[in-house]
Amino acid sequence: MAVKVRGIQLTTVRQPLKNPFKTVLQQVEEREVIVVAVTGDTGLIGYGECVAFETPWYTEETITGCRFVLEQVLEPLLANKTIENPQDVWELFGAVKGNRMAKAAVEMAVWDLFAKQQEMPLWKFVGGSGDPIPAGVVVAAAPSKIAEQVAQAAESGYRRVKIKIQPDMDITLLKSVVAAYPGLQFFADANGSFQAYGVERLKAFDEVGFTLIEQPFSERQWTLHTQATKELSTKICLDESIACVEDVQQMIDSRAGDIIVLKMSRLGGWTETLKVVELCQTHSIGMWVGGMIEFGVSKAHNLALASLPGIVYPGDLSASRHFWEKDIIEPEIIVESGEIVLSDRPGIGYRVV
Ligand code: OSB
Ligand code: MG
Repeated sequence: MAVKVRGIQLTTVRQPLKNPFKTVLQQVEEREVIVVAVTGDTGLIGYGECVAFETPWYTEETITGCRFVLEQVLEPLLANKTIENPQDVWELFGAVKGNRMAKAAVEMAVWDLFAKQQEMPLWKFVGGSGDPIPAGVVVAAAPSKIAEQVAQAAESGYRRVKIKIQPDMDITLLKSVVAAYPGLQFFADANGSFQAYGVERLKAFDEVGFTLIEQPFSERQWTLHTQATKELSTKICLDESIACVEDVQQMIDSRAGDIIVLKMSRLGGWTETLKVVELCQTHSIGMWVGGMIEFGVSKAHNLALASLPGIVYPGDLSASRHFWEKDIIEPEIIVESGEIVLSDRPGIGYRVV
């Protein structure tokens, strides 16, 4: 069942975070995203969310650059087109280099629209199971606040906590936090901050008790990641290094990591992400779904992704109220007994308000 594109609408959403999100590279206090709405000839609307940041600290893209690319480059390519399969959007944008986060926002809206047209929840449309999704949260705070924020996460029922780490951190503090919650699973995310230190410094974190350490070195430092994968007993997980399916192949060939974190925005949308999922399954590479401090549209797509077979670790999948006073979707996403129940409604399963 083809979709004829009748309209494309871009809406900027800007909200302060409830608590500042502190990483080694950037402190995020306010978030701006662009919600992409694609209307089909049946009148149904699919939604995507462009989650590039204000400055290029996480990826090369920025929200201002994405707005330009969305308005001036991608919108004209999609306008009035008849799309036979959602996978065709990637080819439609084939002459546009890079700009994966901008492309992802449009592409995800088209996938939502196709699922809605077939009156199917997106998770079912992409081949997921309907089981509740284990929730996870990220602690991105000054060292003096880590223990308190982990306690809050445990209190709220989260089963997995990801702590942002950097080379100068107090290992004793991290060890005591992890040891205090035997029922919680802990991940660490370095956002490339060990790039000037090498593997020796990273080894000190091997004894903390993390399930995995995400992206210790910068995105092109394959050799250091290979060395870390070999020399640490904690599993190494790649985030920023993985922008496409070829990067996953590179990781496998060079044994530069054990696990990958999926982010549809970084990968350019569903089509590329599903290719990555398939490749990881073939090679028994563990996967989980990462967050981008995003609003409900993006979160809803992430939940559908997390329902796929092969997603074996809990993701950065938190409640709407974790970051926001009020999310842009209804009903809001809630975490109960450490899980998020998938919506049975068509497409992303939430109304955009
Ligand atoms: O490195 O995983 C990351 C947020 C923004 C940019 C990069 C990252 C993050 C997170 C996830 O750590 C935060 C979330 O739960 O949304
Ligand atoms: Mg990360």
